[in-house]
Amino acid sequence: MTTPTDPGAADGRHLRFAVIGAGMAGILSAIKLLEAGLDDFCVYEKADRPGGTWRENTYPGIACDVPSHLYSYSFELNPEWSHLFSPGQEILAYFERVVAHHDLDRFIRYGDEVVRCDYADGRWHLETASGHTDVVDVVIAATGVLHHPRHPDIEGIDTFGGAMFHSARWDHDVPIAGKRVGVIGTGSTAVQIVAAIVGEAGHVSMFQRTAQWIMPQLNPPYSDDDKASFRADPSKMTQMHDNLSQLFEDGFANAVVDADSPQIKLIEQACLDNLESNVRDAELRELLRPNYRAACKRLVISGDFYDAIQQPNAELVTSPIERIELGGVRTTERLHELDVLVLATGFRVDAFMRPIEVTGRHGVTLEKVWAHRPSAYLSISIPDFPNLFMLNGPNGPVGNFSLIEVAELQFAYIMQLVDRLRSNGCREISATHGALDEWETAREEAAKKTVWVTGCRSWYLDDRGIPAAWPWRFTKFRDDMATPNPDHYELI
Ligand code: N01
Repeated sequence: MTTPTDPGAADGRHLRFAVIGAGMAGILSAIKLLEAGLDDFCVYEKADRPGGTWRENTYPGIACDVPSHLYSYSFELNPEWSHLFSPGQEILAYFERVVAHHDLDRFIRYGDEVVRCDYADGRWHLETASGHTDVVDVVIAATGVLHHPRHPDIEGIDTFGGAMFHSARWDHDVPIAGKRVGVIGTGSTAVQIVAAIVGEAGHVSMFQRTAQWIMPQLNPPYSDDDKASFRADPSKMTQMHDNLSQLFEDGFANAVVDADSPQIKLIEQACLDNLESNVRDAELRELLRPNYRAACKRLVISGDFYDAIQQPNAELVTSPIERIELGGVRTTERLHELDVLVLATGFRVDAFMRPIEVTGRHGVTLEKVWAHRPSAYLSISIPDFPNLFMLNGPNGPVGNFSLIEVAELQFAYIMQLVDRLRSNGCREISATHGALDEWETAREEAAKKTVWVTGCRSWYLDDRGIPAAWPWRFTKFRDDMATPNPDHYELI
């Protein structure tokens, strides 16, 4: 296919785009479309602000466990990051600044949710919750992965008399100071919350169903001198971005896809040392010791959780939850009386752009195509859904790596497909059924080697226990994203 954004295509077919979502990937799409001279587009955002996951998740302690100089657009590096791993509010402010810098608000329709996308007469017909309609040539679905809160199915959950909310819907009107707070879950979110509130809450009960391996984390601040030097010489930021990218690629992304790799052994040892040397009480240490391999679940990274859970006002509750009552959470042991209950119970990760009703060629619906589970060729294109491309779609790279880098590579790939449409090389592009089937078969085979299938429950695993993630080394992802293979596409 063509090299990215063939300038000759600019004289070709005019295209209108719809981008769904103004989170990290939607903002990226808008910037890249403008860069390619494509300014006929609308970004649909259901909320009244940009920022996606960083707008929705405002819980105490929120931070990204990917270093900030890596979790940044490669073209919009930021000399002002306060820490190696900066807090969530700072990340949200960064995305808002990027939106302002590129003057993107004029393209974003806030507060209007896309509810339907129908492919008819060679174009996508969109409808929003307010009844607004649009007709576009290309849809970019930038709707995110960790988006729809998963509420636990626990008996009596609606009878709780205190304040209760999901971690992604934190109610800042509810006071925490001096209160008895329960946190259900032990994932990345729960660990951050417990560490952040233990100094303020009267008592914190963390309800653990499964213990987590915790990778230690240092989080030094950047000094004023560091920031001044980044400002004076931006190439230092590029260097840092690229070094961190390589470090994460070698140390995490490539490690988790090979359960026998030397790097995974290093991760396991680091987690084990962290547990052994930082949890003093032998009984608590055993309760916190997982019975599966490190990084089987998405690795939790924290420099302060073990300290927090050992505070006198913190309690690790490991007896199973029986039900939730007016006064609190009843485990098989006793009633844990609570004022506030936080559900840090994760997300429904198989929704992607659903509940939008999407209908492709010949009336085929996404709901039907994805009835068992979502899939897309290279996590980007779905057969019979022409000119619809996904960013961070099903089965793409998700584990302990910068999703920004993933989305940048995906978007550059998508732009090569778009160039085909612009240059009148074809009017419709979608992956073939054969390409998707072949890719899925190879993906499932490769997944057998990953650490994710070594015996744990996690949000990576689909309904069959197969990891819904990229099971190859990251270099393969880079290679696959370099140039689309026209044989894998139906070009009409
Ligand atoms: O969600 P999770 P999360 N009864 O799905 C428990 C990203 N992220 O929001 O392990 C009792 O990991 C469940 O128990 P179990 C990151 O990719 C990143 O924490 O299934 N417990 C588990 O402990 C992360 O992986 C950052 O036995 C119940 C927890 O709830 C992803 O988001 C920060 C239960 C859910 O853990 C999701 O993390 C935050 C029940 N009925 C998030 N149902 C950073 O960058 C569920 N659980 C740092």
